[in-house]
Amino acid sequence: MIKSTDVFYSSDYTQLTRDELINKVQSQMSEIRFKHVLGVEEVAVELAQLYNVSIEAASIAALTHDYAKERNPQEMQDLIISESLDLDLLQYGSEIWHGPVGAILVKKELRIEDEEIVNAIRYHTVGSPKMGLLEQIIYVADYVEPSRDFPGVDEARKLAKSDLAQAVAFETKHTLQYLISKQREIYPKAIETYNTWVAKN
Ligand code: DGI
Ligand code: FE
Ligand code: FE
Repeated sequence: MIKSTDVFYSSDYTQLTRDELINKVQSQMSEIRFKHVLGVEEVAVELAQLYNVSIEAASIAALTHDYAKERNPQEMQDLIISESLDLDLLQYGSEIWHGPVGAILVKKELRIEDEEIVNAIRYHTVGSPKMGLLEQIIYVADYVEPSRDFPGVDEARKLAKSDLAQAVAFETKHTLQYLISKQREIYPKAIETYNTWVAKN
């Protein structure tokens, strides 16, 4: 098994080396969030090997998934409008903005254009009815990386390794249950994710 720290970047997805990308990502966030990002990369690179996905793409998507998380909400709001993203985003909490906004900023500022990587960033918070393996890996790795600690995380970690789609379903169900318990607004896309990955018909 190749470790995240040993992943070598060809020029397929970025001209940056892993160290250069790490420095750019680190400059965008607090130390604690950066540690989270490295944890997501560690898990994503492991899952990529289990599910036969490019480990390089998994590393890049993981390192960049929260690139926009600490941008100021006003800048994110302006980008949602100027980039013609879903304007409904503005009616929900700013916590769900950093995925779609991150997808735009990673393209613009880091010149990472691969659609699977960009979509993995875009959908990592609320998921999507259609998620390929890389998108599923980032969605799940974000939830189970080593510094996450909540009831159920160990079951989610087990599922991630045994059945990725079931791990997506577990996470989706539990995130929705959590949001409902807190009477938070649910972004409709999160419900679409639930209907596709969790609900039985
Ligand atoms: O960025 P991270 O903290 O690593 O993780 P994330 O991108 O999965 O963001 C998680 C946060 O997003 C968590 O506090 C719950 C929130 N969230 C996810 N879906 C929805 C949501 N918040 C609202 N209001 N509505 C949603 O549908
Ligand atoms: Fe996030
Ligand atoms: Fe994250």
